[in-house]
Amino acid sequence: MELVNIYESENHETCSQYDKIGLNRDGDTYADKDRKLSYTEERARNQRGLSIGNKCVVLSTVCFSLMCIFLVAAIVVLHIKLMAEREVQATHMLQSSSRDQREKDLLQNSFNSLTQKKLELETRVKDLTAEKTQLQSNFSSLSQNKLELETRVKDLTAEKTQLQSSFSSLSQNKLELETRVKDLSAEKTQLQSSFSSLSQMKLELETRVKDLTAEKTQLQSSFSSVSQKKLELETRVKDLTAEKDQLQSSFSSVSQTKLELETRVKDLTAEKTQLQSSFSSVSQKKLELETRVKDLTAEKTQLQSSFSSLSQKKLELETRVKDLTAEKTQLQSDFRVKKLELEHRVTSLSEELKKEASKRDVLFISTEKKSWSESRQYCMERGADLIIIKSEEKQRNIFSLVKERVWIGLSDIENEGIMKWVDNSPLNQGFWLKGEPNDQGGTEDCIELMPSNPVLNNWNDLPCSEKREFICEK
Ligand SMILES: [Ca+2]
Ligand SMILES: [Ca+2]
Repeated sequence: MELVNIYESENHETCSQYDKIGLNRDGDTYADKDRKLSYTEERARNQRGLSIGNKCVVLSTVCFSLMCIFLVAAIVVLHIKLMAEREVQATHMLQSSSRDQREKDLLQNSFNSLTQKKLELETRVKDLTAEKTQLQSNFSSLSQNKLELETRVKDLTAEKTQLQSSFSSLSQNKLELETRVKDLSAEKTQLQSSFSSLSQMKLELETRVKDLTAEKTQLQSSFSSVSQKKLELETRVKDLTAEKDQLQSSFSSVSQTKLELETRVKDLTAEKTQLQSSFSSVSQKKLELETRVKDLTAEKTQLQSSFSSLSQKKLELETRVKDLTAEKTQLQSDFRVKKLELEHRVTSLSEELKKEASKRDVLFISTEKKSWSESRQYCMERGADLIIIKSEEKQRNIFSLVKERVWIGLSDIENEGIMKWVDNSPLNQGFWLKGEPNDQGGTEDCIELMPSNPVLNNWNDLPCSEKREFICEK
């Protein structure tokens, strides 16, 4: 404290000295000096302005003044320097003493606080001892708990491992499900589009169903009318079947009659032969009778000589001759009638035979095989042509006659697909094999009848160059 006072008194003195030389403690020395210089210069300038004649004197005075000023300034500067060093030393000393005092206070405070802290720590030690006891008991219970927890941790670890595997499998499942969801979404989109298209289709189908229902109603009415018609046709078919049976029986009876007639013709032919022989014998008899008449005439002549005696005999004989002549006439007329009858019969039989023969000549079934054109040429050379079949009856008759495949007079040689008979008439009704005519290979233009097939389905087109038997018709 004493040291501090000494420094303070010294400092006060120094400050008083500073005031004497016109400088303050804040270091305004240079400013005052400049001010003084400015003032001096101004004054010198004034002096120069006032007395230009005393220039040299003034100049020397000024120089002297300036030198003095510089000297004073140098002294002031040195003094200031010294004072500053002193001040720095004093400041240092002041600062160290104040630092010691502060440290002492601080130490006292620290001591007080440490004492306080020691008490607190003692209390704290007591508390901690109690706490330690409690912590030991806690530690034992915690050890127990730790063991339990370790067991629990193991279990949980195992459980965790299991859960991790479950999690990984579930993650896999999730990924699969996500993929599945994507697929299902795509499928759903597709199904929605399908659904919309199906809805559209359903509407169309409903419209179609309505149309079809209307059509069905119409068809049902048509069906009922057709059924009615079918019943009528069935009745008609039954009638026709009965008629056909009747015609077949008629045909068989006619065939029987024909056979009887043929037998009759044979008998009549035999009778005719017999009659011819009778006629020749009668002729012979006539000749004999004529001879006899001659003889009788000779006898008459002979008897005329013995007329008287034989007149009676002659009359008798004449009567006899007349009788014989009448008998002869009768025989001759009978003969003529018989002859006429026979001649008529022969004529009718001849005509019948001619008809039969002509019938046989109308159809000619060849035994050799030729191409269609050769077959036609063959028929035409005999005043005929290949057969034309324009009715079911004729088809049936021809079918019953042939045993081999035969050419008929039908072809599409001129215009492909347009069938024409050999008399240039068009085809109206054909008895084709199923699938024919097919113009296979584009070369089948001539028509054959194949008797190995059903009676009304046996025509086929095939190349005209093939060799077949054939039927000519006049
Ligand atoms: Ca053809
Ligand atoms: Ca064919």
